[in-house]
Amino acid sequence: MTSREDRERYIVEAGYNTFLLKSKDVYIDLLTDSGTSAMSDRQWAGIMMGDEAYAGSENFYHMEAAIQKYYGYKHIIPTHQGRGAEHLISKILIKPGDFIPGNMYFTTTRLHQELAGGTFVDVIVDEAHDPESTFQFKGNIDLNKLENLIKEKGADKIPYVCMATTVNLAGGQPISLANLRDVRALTHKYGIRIVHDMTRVAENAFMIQQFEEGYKNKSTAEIVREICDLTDAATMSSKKDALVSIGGFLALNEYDVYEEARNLVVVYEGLHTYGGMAGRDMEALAIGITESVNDDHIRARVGQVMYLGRKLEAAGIPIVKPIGTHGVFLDAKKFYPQLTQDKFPAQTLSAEIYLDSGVRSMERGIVSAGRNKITGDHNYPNLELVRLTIPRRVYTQAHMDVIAESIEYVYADREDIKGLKMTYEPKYLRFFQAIFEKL
Ligand code: P70
Repeated sequence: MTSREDRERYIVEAGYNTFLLKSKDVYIDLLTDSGTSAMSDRQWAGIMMGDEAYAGSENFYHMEAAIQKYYGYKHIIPTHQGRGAEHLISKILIKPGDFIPGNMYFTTTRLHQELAGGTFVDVIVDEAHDPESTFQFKGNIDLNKLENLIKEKGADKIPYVCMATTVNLAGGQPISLANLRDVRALTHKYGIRIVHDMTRVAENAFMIQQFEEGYKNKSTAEIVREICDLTDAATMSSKKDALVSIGGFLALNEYDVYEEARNLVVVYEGLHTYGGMAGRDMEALAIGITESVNDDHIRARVGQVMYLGRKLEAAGIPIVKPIGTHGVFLDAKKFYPQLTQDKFPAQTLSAEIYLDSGVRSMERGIVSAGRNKITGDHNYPNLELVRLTIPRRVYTQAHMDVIAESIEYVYADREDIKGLKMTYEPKYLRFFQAIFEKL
């Protein structure tokens, strides 16, 4: 624990950017659920069975078998983490001038699409951009937006639809299977692939089990498989759903694309049987995948997020509705109505929460949205959010109570807040390293 006085110093040294705080100065760390979950006794036992051969490690085959069994994809390329897989698939499938529709952008995903010469187009349903809308499947793709784009640009300019389970920047919102089946039918009609960002697929499957008609008697594992089977390829950041500290993969059903990816991975990541991962980490991942689709685990995990969300809702704090699966997202525009978006309300709020209690959160608003690649202006996203992300199997309900109490204090003190100005802005993914000063 730190004192308020300490934290005043630390946040100035970190340029009001929670990414730049030292972890030792953080009390409860809700920056991300990425690589921060606790590994189980079985996963740690697996770590001891690492086969660190350069080529053909036994652990690779265990990981490959787990992916094929639970997710059903045919060919697997390990990568150091999710963005390694995004890099490879973008390089292979996107030509300059192409368009990539998706259910809301994700920072690293869109950047790799742009670096390959493509343009991302948001085709998520309108409800996803409205924090007040209680529509249950805000991750859904708007079929009209998608079909209009295909008609306008031509199917040959659209190498794939990028479909995420769940949608991170919308607030951890799920897609329904009914919607995915419609997207599948439409993309089949035009001969377009679906590439699945399956980073939080088990959490999405759980929401389908709870809220989509016809799924309450299906297991999370069965629903996960049904989702994957409706898609052609996948990128995975195993650091989330799959309960490991590091790792990812690219999964493919088409042999030709696999062959190219297997060749490219040796340039950017490592040999095709380790792709930047240690043998022991591939073993922990094989076990983590099995645990991630366990119904009791996923109910407890999402249940804890719901517990925090309901508590904040009951206290009248403006949050994104419905409550998502990996965190609770605070609506910074409603929290600080006095701040225009260029005063960085969400960045300000995440700094204020840290100052109050040492709880670390993440900005997911105008700083994360970056600049328009043609005009150079800020992108002004409708959603200006602070994410309180819950690591899996780490914190107790008592921690959730402390977090809620702190947010209530910060809310009570909201009136005097003046916002921030950005004094240093890196070229790529600026939110990670940008520096701010108090206004
Ligand atoms: C987070 C992390 C990573 C992520 C993701 C989705 C839906 C791909 C990735 C990339 C880490 C992060 C990344 C960028 C900005 C802030 C935080 N999300 N797709 O905290 O995977 O990190 O393994 O390369 O959520 O949400 P990786």
